[in-house]
Amino acid sequence: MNTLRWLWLPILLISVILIGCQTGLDSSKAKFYDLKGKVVSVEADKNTLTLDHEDMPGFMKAMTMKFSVEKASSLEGIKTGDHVQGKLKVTGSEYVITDLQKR
Ligand SMILES: [Cu+2]
Repeated sequence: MNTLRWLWLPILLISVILIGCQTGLDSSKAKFYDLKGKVVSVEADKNTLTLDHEDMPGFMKAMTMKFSVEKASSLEGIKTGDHVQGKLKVTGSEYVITDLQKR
């Protein structure tokens, strides 16, 4: 029965490692990048828009891709062909535009 007691050690260690990894990713720490691009399409019903965006140094090369916006209201008045800028908030593997404006 003594072996049962020793089973707790690896279980405890694994738990500590798992918790450590999660803290390492720290999803509460968001990074912000300047975003500039041209609107390819707006999907207001899904709170997304597709942008042909410029280089974001240290994060992403220029490309065409879909983005979510944090506030649905920021899509008001934005249409295909507009040049826009904003902040891209990156949290872990998720990103969302927090501040979108025409320029
Ligand atoms: Cu991209």
